[in-house]
Amino acid sequence: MAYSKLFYLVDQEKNRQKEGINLIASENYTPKIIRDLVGSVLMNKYIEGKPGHRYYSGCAFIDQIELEAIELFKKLFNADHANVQPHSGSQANFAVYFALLQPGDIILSMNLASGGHLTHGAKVSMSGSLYKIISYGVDPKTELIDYNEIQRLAYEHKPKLIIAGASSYARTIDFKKFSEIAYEVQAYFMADIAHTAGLIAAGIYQSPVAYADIVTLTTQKTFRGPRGGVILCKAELAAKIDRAVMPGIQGGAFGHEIAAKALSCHLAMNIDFVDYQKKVVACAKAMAAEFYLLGYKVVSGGTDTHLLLLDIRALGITGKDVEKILEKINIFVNRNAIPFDTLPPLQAGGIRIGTAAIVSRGATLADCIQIVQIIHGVLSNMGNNELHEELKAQVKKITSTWNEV
Ligand code: DSN
Repeated sequence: MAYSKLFYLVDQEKNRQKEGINLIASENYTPKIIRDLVGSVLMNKYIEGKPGHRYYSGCAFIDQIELEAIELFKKLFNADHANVQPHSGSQANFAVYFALLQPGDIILSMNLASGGHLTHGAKVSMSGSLYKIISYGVDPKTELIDYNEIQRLAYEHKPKLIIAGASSYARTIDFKKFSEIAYEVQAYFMADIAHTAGLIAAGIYQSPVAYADIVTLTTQKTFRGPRGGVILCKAELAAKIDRAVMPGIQGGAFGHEIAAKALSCHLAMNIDFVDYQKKVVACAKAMAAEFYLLGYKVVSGGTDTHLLLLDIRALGITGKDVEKILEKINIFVNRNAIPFDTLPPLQAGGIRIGTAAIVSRGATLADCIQIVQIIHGVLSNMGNNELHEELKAQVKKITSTWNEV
C-alpha cells in the first residue's frame, strides 16, 4: 500500500464518523485540542518511572505535566492517589490484580453476559486463567444486580478481590453495598468505572471513590478524553499500585496521552461538561422509552446511564445481524450479550446502544427519538431495500445538522 493510501483511509474514516450515527456506548468524539496534544512532541520522549524518579534524563517538563495530571484526577474524583500511566483500562485492571493478588487467588466479579468486562475474569482473558473466578450475575426477573446473591457468594468463596462495574449494565450500582460485603469478608473492593467515569465526574452517578479501595477508569468513553487508563486508590495502596504499573506491567508511560488526560480533566471540571452528561443520560432514557413503546424488550426496563441494552431475540435474528444491517444505513451499534444469553458472544442476543458520542456531536432529544424510529423502520421492514435507502438518507440528513468531528 502506498503511504498516501493511509491518509486517504483516514479521510474516509473521518467521513464515516461524520455521516454516521455512532451509538457505540464505549466511543466518543474527543475534542480537537485533546487530539492535538496526543499528536504533540511529547510523543518523542521516554518517561519510565515516576515524576522526579525517571530512568532517563530530559524529563523536567513532562514531569510537571504528569504531576499536574495526577493532581487533577485526585481533585476531580476526590481520591487519595492517582496513577495516570496505564495505557488502557485493561492495563489498569491488570496492574490492580498484579498489585493485590497472587495467581490462583479468588476474584468475585460480574459475568460477561450480565455486563461484566473481559478483564474481570472471562475465560479467554489472562484474568480468567491466572485467577479463580467466581461470577455473579443479575436477578432473572428484574435483570438488576442481586446484592444478596453477591453476599452469599462472598461468604461461600471468600474472594480476595470483589469487582463492581461493567461494560453493559445500564443501571445504578450500589457501591456502598459492595464495599460493605467486601469488608465483611475482608476482600479488597475495586470499582471499574470505565463506562461511567464522565457521569461520575459530573456528579450525576454515584461515585465509588469513598467506598472502594481502588477505582479504575478509561478516559475515552463518557469522559471524552484520549484513549487511556487511570487508577485511583487509597493512600495505603499507592506504592503497591505504582510499582505494579511500572515496572510491573508497563515500561515507558505515554507522556502525550498523560497530557491529554490532564486536559480532559480540566474540561471535565467545566460546567458545560455537567450539562453534556445530563443530556447524555436524558437521551438514553428517551431512547429506551421509545424502544419500549415500539414493543422492544429493553433489558432491566430502562437505563440510569448513557447506555441501554435491547434484547432482540424475539425478532428471530442475532445481535450480529442487527449490527450488520444497521451498518448498511450508517448507524453503528454493537452486538452485545444479554443476561442469560444462550447465543455465543460473537452472535449475541442483544445490541448495546449508547448516547455519549451522538450528544457530543449535538444530537437533540428529537434526533434521538427519530433515530429509534429509523432503527425500528429497518428492523420491521427487513429486505425492503428501497425503504432502507430512504432511511439511510434520513441518517445523512440528521448528521448533516451536527457538529464536525
Ligand atoms: N470494549 C469496551 C466496551 O465496548 O465496553 C470495553 O473495553
